[in-house]
Amino acid sequence: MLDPAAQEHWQRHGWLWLRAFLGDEAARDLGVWTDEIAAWPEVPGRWMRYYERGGDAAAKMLARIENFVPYHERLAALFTGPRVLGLLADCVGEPVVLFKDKINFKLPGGAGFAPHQDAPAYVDFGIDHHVTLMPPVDAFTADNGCLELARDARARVFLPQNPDGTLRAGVMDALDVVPILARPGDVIVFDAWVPHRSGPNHSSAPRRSFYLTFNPSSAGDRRAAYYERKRECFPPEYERVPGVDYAARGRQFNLGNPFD
Ligand SMILES: O=C(O)CCC(=O)C(=O)O
Repeated sequence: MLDPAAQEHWQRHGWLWLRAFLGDEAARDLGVWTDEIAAWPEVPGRWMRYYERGGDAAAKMLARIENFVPYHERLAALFTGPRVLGLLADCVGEPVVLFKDKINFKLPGGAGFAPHQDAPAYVDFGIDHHVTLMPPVDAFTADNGCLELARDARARVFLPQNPDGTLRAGVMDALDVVPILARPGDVIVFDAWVPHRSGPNHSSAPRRSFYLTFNPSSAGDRRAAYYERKRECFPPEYERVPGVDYAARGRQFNLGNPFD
């Protein structure tokens, strides 16, 4: 599925931006499905809704929903269908299986994400290789906090980290960082070791995006193990046990995120 230029870009940088890969119809569907999922209520034990505080209203604001694929048949068919799995298998060099899924909402006034690699958040699950497919729901702009990816930085090494797992000051600044001004219908694919960040949403409209993270099938299906542990360490607010310090317990699961 990848032409030689895309293959070379993937090999060198560990990420790709494929314009119009999904096309207009899927882009429209993603918008509709995002609205549907955003309207789902808080139900313990099912999808996981996370909030940030701040922004224009200084109030609780939807920031992320995770683990929705098992509850949305059409969305599951798109993201675990042959076109997406074929693309990711081409990148990884073998078939892949879904590890986790999330939507970041980044509503107006929503915070950015501190520079980080994703790999440290997944290491406890026995696999050091993950790729994320990121289809934007809204057009990414510099003003609304588009994703920013480093070039020439795909090595599987832990870059110097702060205690909270984000990259130490100066690490990202020393890299060649590209703002990805992707549009609905495009996809971005990136390896979990690639350093990335994004700014706050200064615009008056949401900057929503899906993130579907996969691992090589040969490494096994670790999705259930991941979500079981995440629910223990960093559950949504409405599943929390009073008195537990989830900021400390859930640190690994909240890496670089602006969530409570
Ligand atoms: O949505 C963004 O702007 C960046 C998200 C990100 O880096 C993450 O969720 O790990």
